[in-house]
Amino acid sequence: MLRSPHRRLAVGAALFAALAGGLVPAAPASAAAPTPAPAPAPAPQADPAPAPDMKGVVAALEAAMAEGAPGAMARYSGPDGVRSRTVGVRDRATGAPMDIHARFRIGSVSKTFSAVVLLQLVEEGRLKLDDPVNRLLPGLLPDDRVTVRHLLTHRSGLADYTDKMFEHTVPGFEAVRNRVFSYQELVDLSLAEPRTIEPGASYAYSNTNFVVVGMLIEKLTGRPVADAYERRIIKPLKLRGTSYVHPDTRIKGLHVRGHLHPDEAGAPLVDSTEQTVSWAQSAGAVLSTPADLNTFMSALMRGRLLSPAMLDAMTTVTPTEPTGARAYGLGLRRYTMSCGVQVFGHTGTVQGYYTYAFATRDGRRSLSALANTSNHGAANTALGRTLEAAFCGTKPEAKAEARSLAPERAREEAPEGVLDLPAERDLPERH
Ligand code: REY
Repeated sequence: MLRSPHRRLAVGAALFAALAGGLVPAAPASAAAPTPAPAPAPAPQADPAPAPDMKGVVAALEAAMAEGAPGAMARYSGPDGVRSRTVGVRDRATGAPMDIHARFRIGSVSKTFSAVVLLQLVEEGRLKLDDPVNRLLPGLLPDDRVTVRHLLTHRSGLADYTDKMFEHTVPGFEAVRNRVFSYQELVDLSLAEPRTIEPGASYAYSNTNFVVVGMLIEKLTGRPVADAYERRIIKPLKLRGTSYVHPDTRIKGLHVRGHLHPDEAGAPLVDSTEQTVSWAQSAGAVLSTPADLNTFMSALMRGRLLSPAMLDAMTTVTPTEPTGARAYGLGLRRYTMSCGVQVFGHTGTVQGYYTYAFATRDGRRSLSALANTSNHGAANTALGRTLEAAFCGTKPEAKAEARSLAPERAREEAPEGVLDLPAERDLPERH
């Protein structure tokens, strides 16, 4: 069941729109009276959304494969329908083709699920965004100044324990793939390192923040985070391919197998499908599908999960890099495309899987993309180009202009956007 206050709001908004659009006559017109001259109709609202450039989407997927992904896929959902594209294989050993209905590990897109749950608890008056974490979890952090909002915006200064854990890709992975950590153990790993910034000073991405968000959810609800995802997001939105099975290592049903790049060039890819993902939990252990991710991000942007005020808070961002083309809200990224369109969502990296899941602010258009490798930034950057193609379309003028320039010049003059920026986890740390 969707939470009724929001449904009521949605119905109210639809009624208001109908009235404003003149669908409901103001007064009954008598049969004899001449039809009154209609009020000047508002100029028809041309849908400014360009059609997705699906050839461009496929080119991006193929580029991800050229950069070492065994397969890749993307699904676009918009007012003009749903379009899915797959390339390569979902399992290198069997050669089974990539499948748009297959489940996979969404990594940090899980952070948006965790943020939604915590923000619903804020709406319910169970905590405040500016509460110190230590008020809710006494003694957890050495600094009383760290607030819930600092966690959700990656401004706490809590070091990311995964940096050390995965310094050496394959050995780092093998050391944790079957481990089951408590949240406290993960926080302790972070606290063994110096804080990266003063609380609130700037954006410093860290998985530790969303491990603490998981602790808060469990403390406030008295139940495992799995129950909160299920009751508050998965069931209401009927996300049948989405689950949180920690610490089960398997992905049930049709799924994509993950392939991890080894540290030594030329060594074979490592199948990383089965793992507990206990190192990430509420920061990255959700399983999902492209259709479900589009439904989730669209529903979120359409206000089906949070009140308008809370969604405003969630989409209020600070830049994460100097051009401002990329920014972060509360458990949510905002990317500004080269055509000016802004999209909200998250990226995910978990061994063997790169994910993008984004929607426009009105929730009318969404795109999710997956490549079944990780630890190979060029493949991730290539996959990210699906966003430009899907949300900016073909932009014939821009393309013609670019063609008329020398290649070097064209690169220099490319409009600012995400197109040629390296993928998120590959950016140098900025403290
Ligand atoms: C962990 C490293 C990535 C994975 C991570 N993911 O923090 C969270 C996120 C959930 O933000 C691994 N990298 C890889 C290495 C680096 O081993 N040497 O890329 O598979 O999505």
